[in-house]
Amino acid sequence: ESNADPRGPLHFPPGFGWGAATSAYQIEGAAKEDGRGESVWDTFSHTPGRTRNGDTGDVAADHYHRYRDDLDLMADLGLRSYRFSISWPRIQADGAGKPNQRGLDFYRRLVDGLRERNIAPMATLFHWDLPQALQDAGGWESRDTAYRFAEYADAVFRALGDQVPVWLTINEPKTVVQNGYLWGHHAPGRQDPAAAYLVAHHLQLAHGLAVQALRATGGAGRIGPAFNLHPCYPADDSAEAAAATRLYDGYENRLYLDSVLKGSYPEDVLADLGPDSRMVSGIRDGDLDVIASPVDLLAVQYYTPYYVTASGDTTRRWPTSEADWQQIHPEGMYDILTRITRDYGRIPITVTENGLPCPDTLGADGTVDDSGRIDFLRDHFAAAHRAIADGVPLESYHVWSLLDNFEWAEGYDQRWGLIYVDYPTQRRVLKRSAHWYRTVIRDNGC
Ligand code: GBH
Repeated sequence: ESNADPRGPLHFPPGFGWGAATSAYQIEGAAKEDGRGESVWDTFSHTPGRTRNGDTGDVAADHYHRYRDDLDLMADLGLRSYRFSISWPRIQADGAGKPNQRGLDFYRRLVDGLRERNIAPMATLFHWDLPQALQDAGGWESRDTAYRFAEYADAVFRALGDQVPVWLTINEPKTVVQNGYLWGHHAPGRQDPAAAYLVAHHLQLAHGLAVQALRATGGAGRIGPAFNLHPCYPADDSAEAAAATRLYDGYENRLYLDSVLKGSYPEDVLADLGPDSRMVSGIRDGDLDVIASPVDLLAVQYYTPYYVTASGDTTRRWPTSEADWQQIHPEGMYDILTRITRDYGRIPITVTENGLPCPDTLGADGTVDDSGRIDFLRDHFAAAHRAIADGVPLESYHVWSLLDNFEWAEGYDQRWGLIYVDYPTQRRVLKRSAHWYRTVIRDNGC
């Protein structure tokens, strides 16, 4: 395959960390094996009407059983980094107490397999699969869950801390807040704005406590948060649109970034929530110091921008992908990366997710032609490359996703993988984009 591109070649810095990402509930399956407890996503996906076609993660891509084959596929692509998540209910079935050795052993085997193949492991501690027992005790609305998370994190650090160079705490706290508690599209399926922002605070607190737990173990690994960030642009040049865009940015980006990187929540968001809100009343002395515990890097996930109207709604401007919420705007990658460096200084950044779903089908000739994914990734790589050239310390880039997987409420209808999964047989087929990505990694550019 030729990488010749009319826009000219992109050369990335030596050693750039080309990678791919997944998460536990989306690929592992084996929902009842080796002492795994139930998570809120087991409950949610098994509740009629919650996911498309009633799909669940019971089997998913069966990665729990096929991880050796998947490791070989990663090596075949030449991945330098692999981002996965650890399933909390595999480690603590009920979210507390002595860790389950069989659960830890699975991740130990996975991490060993990565290292044998020269692929750097990047482990996310929480990608939304909260133990159901903790949800029954109040979930993220309860401050106690943040302390349970720190204990779980400590158990994982003690078991794997010597083998995992980069840890990410909580995947996309905002998605738990918005989809889990504002709109109800995700577990636990609530529509309760007052609870939602208290949940945001407890997720941020849990992040900070986990950072402190890693430091307390003396672990050499680096650690940071994983935020899905959205560049927000005003839909017209009125003062009203500018003000609405600013507040929108506060809820989408600064609420998370400022608390971790500046040690304060944005004043405009706090004022908008109000002093009597459950969130503001739930902030205790010292919490922001915990949340702002120094981190080593920032993980950025970019999918879509927001185009904000004077009334504070969003509207469409760019072409959408197969996911109706995603507008394709590669420039947004440049804008969000350069903005972080401008507003928060030169903290090292890793892109931990970027990708799109394509209507992929397995052709009669056994190939999957997802050329739209190649175009998308090429344009986003180019935007990231320009950000690096402009001084952003971006060290790695993980495509979402390695494999087709359980896309939450969308079930298995959307295919986000570089690698096609034929679910009835669990056969894996490298899509055209995977073959292309292999050459990008080999050439360190495209
Ligand atoms: C990421 O979320 C997740 O980390 C990953 O697990 C997921 O598979 C991937 O992206 C692709 O979606 O109710 O209209 O908001 C990205 C943020 C939040 C976008 C949930 C889709 C559901 C549609 N996602 N949202 S909507």
